[in-house]
Amino acid sequence: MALLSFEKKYRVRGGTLLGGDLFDFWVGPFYVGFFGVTTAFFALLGTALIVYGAAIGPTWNIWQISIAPPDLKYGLALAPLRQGGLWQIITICALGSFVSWALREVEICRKLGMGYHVPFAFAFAILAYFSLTIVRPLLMGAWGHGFPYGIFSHLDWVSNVGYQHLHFHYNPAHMLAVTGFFTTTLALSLHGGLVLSATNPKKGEAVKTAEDENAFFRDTIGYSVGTLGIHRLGLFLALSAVVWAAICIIISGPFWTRGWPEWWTWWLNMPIWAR
Ligand code: UQ1
Repeated sequence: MALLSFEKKYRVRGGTLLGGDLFDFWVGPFYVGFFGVTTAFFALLGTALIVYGAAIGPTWNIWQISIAPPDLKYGLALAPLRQGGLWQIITICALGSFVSWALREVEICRKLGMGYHVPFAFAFAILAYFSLTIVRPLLMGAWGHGFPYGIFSHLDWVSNVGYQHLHFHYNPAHMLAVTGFFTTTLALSLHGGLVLSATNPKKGEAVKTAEDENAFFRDTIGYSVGTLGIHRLGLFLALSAVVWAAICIIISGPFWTRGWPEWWTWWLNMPIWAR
């Protein structure tokens, strides 16, 4: 890929967290850095182990390939490679590459003198994966509570854990997470729609301004959150949704073992209507 003329201006030395100038270079359009090397290392090793796990498994059917965590009997110990040990090493590789990727983003932010909002946001996605594969299994006392790495098998895991609690939609944190994800899509569709509508005037007319965007929402709902505000709101909504998703699964098992509908008995027992 050709180096774009303006890119030279942004290819500045420094801003590295580790490795100093040693890995401070680009390969084609990609910044490398110490964490680019560790990202590549963990991603390649993890992928190779997944392919190895598939090779010693019963199928090459892409939908059915699955790398399972250890049996519950292994508790929090290391398991033999073919009995979940692969899953354990692959999990370490996944976290190693995700965290490396986030730190590479931090180095790029530092080079460009930008805020850390992008790696900060990505950290919440890492947190969600960390909650499922590390925090909850630790609290439950066995790595076997992690989810299997397979397309259908991980869906089955979600379904099974859901049914263990009878009806997961009664989990109050799950309710907040779902509400957060839907509200995020509402906010992004409003924002995308608004920006495209303002930038596509009739032929021959000038593109509309932020004031027109404000006016649209003041006219429709009496309030505009503003052009900067919508991006703050969007980031907040998206990150909140992920946090509640992490909370909803971490409390299921470690802190609430019964069905989620039963959790609402405190509501049914409110003195106003209970007798
Ligand atoms: C909004 O008020 C606004 O400011 C002008 C935007 O910026 C372009 C938007 O994208 C959206 C969607 C809104 C409306 C949002 C709320 C919460 C009133």
